[in-house]
Amino acid sequence: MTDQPWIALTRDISPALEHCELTHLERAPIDLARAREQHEAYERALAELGCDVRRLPAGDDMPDSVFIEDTAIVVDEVAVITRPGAASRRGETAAVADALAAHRKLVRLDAPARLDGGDVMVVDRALFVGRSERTNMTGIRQLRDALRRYGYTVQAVPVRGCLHLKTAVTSLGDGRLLINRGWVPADAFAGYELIDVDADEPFAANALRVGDRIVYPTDFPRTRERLEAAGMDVVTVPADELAKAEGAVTCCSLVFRA
Ligand code: CIR
Repeated sequence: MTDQPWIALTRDISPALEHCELTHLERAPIDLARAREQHEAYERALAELGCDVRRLPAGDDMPDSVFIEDTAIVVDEVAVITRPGAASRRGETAAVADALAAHRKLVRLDAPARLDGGDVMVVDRALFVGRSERTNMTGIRQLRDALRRYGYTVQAVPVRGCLHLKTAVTSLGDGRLLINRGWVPADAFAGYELIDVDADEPFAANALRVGDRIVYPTDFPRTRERLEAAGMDVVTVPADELAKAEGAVTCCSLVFRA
């Protein structure tokens, strides 16, 4: 038994990271050693916040495996294993499913469903799911069918101009969302308090809440000021190297109650 309240599954950075999928960014050289240092700093931050961090190995043939969030949706009752939208990423789910089987009953999405975990924002029992280049309506319906029996609602939200829903909006807890309204319609989130990213920091909407703290990239100081002004306890991590692979802080872990 662990006395840590959360498990954080992470995954090694593949030596093939430079061949990662890219949708909205130009390919830029990635310094693998620097990416690994930053990833370790991220894991240390999660451990300091009370997570039992468990890192899965990466395959040489899985350039994007570090972005483990895309492979599963984990709620208290069940883990839904996704069918990632990029064909190159479908091999990533097997090892994650094996690891999650020790903690949750598993449900799997089936073809022709396509769904990336980066498109799924869980706010208590409400799930918002981006209809994006990676996630289709079949995927959203299958997720809804898998979770309805546990009392979760699943609402589709259109995403334009960025990779995933959570590139555009993430939950800060206590009914607050951090949002870039340029990429997602704000009226999908009626009833929530919206905090806008700074206009000069379009990629700043991806924040990871763990307990009552926010894990957040060092790269967005203006938006960070807004979070702190709203009373949030922000823990910064360096994340610019994996950002070149179109990843952010939520993408690199699956955090769930032990
Ligand atoms: C991809 O395009 O699939 C990866 N290069 C980046 C995935 C980032 N994942 C996420 O935001 N959840």
